[in-house]
Amino acid sequence: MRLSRYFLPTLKETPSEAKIASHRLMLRAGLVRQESAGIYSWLPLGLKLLKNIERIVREEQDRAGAVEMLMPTIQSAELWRESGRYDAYGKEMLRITDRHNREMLYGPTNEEMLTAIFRSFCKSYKELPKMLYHIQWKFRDEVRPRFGVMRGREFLMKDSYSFDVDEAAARRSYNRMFITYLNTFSRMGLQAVPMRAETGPIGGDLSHEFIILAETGESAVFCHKDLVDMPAPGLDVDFDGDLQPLVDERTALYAATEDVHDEAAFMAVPEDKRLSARGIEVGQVFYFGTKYSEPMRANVSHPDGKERPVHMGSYGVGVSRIAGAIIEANHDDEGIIWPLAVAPFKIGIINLRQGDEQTDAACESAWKALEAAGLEPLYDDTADRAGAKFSRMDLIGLPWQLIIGPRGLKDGLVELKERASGERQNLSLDAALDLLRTVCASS
Ligand code: P5A
Repeated sequence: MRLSRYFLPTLKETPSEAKIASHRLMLRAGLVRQESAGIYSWLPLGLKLLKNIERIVREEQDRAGAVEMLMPTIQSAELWRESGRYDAYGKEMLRITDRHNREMLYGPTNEEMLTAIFRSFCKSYKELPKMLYHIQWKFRDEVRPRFGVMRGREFLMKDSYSFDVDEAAARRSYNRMFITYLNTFSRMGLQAVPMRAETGPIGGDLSHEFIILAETGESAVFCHKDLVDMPAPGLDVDFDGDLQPLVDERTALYAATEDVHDEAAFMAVPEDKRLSARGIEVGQVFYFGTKYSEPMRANVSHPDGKERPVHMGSYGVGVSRIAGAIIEANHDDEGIIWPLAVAPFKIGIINLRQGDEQTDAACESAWKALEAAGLEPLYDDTADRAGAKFSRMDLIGLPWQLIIGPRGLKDGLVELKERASGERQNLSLDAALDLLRTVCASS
């Protein structure tokens, strides 16, 4: 992509409304624009990031055996009356009336809709288990939308729903999502700690939040320090095998959000292992048994011929919130530092003297070679000064910068800078391209 043709409205000034680094940087780097409180447009660079996050979430859901579908954003109030949540959900629900005076709502979550879909097609235990998911915009009329996309009113969520014959089977589905979430966040360069959590309006009595530790996080959390650097289970996990030991390993040690915090249990953790911190909730999993299936009559026949309500769980990932969480965990004074796996572009090419024949030719050939390798670099071919190009490239945080100018080319050299370490090396264009092809292909 040529920057001269792209749409990258970066800001020089720090927007005063942005209180935390990720919000400031998302606005400054031209990723999003606020349209109204808690509602954002995703500009081209932001959309690429969002798609990368979504792709990783989707790949890991598929790997764990969940099946993708798509439900609408607008739902009928009728469904929510059946479950009893229409009134209970309160002011956070955006209620709409259509031209026929029918009550509708912009979905804050989809338990009711998927229960209704399930009950109209599945009638027997033989069709279980089922795990379905979609990635769709949600709306919650939050009292205090803040921190940019971290607490939006409109936000993108991946939500999965499991249907099982009984509690034991439902626990296996819960474990699948529990393990797959750890792998999902780890692939994005995030260390997520699962913590016992309150179930709130979703319901049930078993729930874990997946927390990224960050000073600017909204929740106060308490956990055993060993959980913080525990490696993710890994992509070769056998999802058909027994996942309980892997889950037990991560739930045996104390970890809880403030809502369910038990000070006495926390004090039983050795003092040097006690961590009291703040965190960002990037996902949450719930087992709520028959809370929806019972009132909504989502029953299946059992081997004994009797019909019983199906056991359910739901599992959410805050896809758009993760964009903010990744920046919160990966930035410096100059700007964002994208982990390779989610970077909107992996490589930026900086032309230090646009209009210089030899420099232009070297940049064009680098650009074409990287395009041909499927690496899609962002080529800064604008007429801006070198200094402006450097700071813009640091601000938008692409992992690799290939810097090409007349002075280096005289000696047959270009410069390669790694954004994260700041390390620079001078090498021939061919050697630089080889190195980029190797390091970028591995993500
Ligand atoms: C689980 C999936 C649910 O809604 N129903 C379907 C369950 N869970 S949840 O915890 O309420 O939300 C799931 C994840 O969505 C993100 N999230 C938000 N992101 C941005 N702005 C918001 N206002 C917002 N609210 C929730 C969180 O990452 C949460 O874990």
